[in-house]
Amino acid sequence: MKLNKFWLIPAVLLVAGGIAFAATRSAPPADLDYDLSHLSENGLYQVTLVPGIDPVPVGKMHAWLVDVVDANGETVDAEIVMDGGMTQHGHGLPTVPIVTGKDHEGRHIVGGMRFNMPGWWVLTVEVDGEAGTDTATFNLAL
Ligand SMILES: [Cu+2]
Repeated sequence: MKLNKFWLIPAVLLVAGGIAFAATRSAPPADLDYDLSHLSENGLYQVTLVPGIDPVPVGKMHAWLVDVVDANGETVDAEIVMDGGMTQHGHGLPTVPIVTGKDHEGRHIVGGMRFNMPGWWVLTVEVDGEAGTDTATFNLAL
């Protein structure tokens, strides 16, 4: 009977530690910028994202619109690659999004977007245009 008590202490510590660990993993940084319109890293392009479904769903395949303009606000002819992942979980999107065309406003249509779990996602848009290659980064809370 006395032995059981000794086993209880490490068991309780293990559970408490597990809960604390899960809490730090699931809580995103408090000061995240969730704006879906950002200047690319080197300031070459202004990139604006519009999710095809609002609010953005978890588990459902859908498309996003990506608007890319230059420093003067003019739409640029550019190739884009959109990607995403969860920094805190060390995994990417379960899909490989692809550009399927453009809408009537010249925005890139990116199909094959699917988020397989709720939480903090980081989206990147790599732009390859006349001004050069640059990347814009976005935060998304699902
Ligand atoms: Cu995850």
